[in-house]
Amino acid sequence: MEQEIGRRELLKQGAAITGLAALASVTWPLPALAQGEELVPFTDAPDPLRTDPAKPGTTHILDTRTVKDFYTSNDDFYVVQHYGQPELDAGAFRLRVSGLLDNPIELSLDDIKKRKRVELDAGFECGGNQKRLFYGLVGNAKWAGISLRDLLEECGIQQEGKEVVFFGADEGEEEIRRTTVKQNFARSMSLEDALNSDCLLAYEMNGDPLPMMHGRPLRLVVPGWFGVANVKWLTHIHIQDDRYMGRFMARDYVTLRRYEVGGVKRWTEESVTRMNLMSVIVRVTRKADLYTIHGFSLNDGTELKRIEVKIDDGPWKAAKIDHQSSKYSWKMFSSDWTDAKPGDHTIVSRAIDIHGNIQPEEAHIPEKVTYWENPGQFPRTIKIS
Ligand SMILES: Nc1nc2c(c(=O)[nH]1)N[C@H]1C(S)=C(S)[C@@H](COP(=O)(O)O)O[C@H]1N2
Ligand SMILES: [Mo]
Repeated sequence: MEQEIGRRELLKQGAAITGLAALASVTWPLPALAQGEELVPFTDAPDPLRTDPAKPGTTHILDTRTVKDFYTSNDDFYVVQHYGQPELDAGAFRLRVSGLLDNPIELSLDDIKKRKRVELDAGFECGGNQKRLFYGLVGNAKWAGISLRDLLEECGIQQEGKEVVFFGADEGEEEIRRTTVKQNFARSMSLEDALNSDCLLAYEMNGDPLPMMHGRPLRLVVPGWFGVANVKWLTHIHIQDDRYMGRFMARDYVTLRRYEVGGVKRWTEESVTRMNLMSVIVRVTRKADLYTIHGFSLNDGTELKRIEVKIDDGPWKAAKIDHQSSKYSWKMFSSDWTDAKPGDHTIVSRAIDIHGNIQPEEAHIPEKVTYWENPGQFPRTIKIS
């Protein structure tokens, strides 16, 4: 595990030109501020920042300057919908569990809600989150639902079962080798991961029924994994004995990078799975003479040792980590800046986990071609007047 994270940390930020470029269009409202508090604008960000408001079938970016509550509201939480937004009728809804099982099962939403309720705080980011979006493909919420492990155990997985595939109700046309076929959004995990990752089949988000945009009536939440793992509008779980190779496992959300494999530098393609150790500064506020630097950190659930902030060429200084932080939530942090002098400044953060892995500078991560996974340090610039 330690080795795995170490390698992932060494990833290189590659070309960041993506389909997400079309996102920058509508004006963001300025975030609300506490009494007497003033937002210090970054000089590296357009002011106002621009994005689309959340609406079906589009991508919604969270204005990360507004990140000050531990739970992101359901309206602000980022949205990614690859095949638009299906409208499922909660009354007619059924979840099928099929495949290598002793007891295949079909459950209504009521059947699901009758089972043991589990709550989980979890934050996640899209694998395509990046500097250009000020890391706005992100959110943190309290999810409620049932344990995936409990349900799979109830169904009795047979010896040959190795892979768990999760299908959403949304479908799109995919052209594969000049043949066009209809496919549902789907992702998979090894049975081992599905049983050991505290996964949730969630029907509630921050105390409300799961909003349509976020997968009503049921979604998978895989804590510590990138957003793409959290299949929305989940209607079908299938257990099979070989790997599932659909678009979102094997062709898209695949990181192409070059690193040492047994002493040989090789280009490899890997599905986007666990989140990398990352942190980012999103907001600087001023109250009288006190400046405060705010940000958040995400990773795969490995305990953090510290989050540090550096101002210009100064020393790394430990930031305060929000006490509400839990294993899989994002960790909000803040650091007071008491001697801020007028002029231009560069501020940057880094997260360090208990194994001593340090979020690397961008220059220190190996070659990567695809734009997925961008955990490098993100220096921000700001002017104190
Ligand atoms: N059924 C379905 N599930 C999906 C997607 C999708 O397009 N369809 N998008 C995935 C991706 S790429 C991300 S980043 C997250 C976004 O979840 P959110 O919109 O609730 O923030 O959902 C994932 N689950
Ligand atoms: Mo995503």
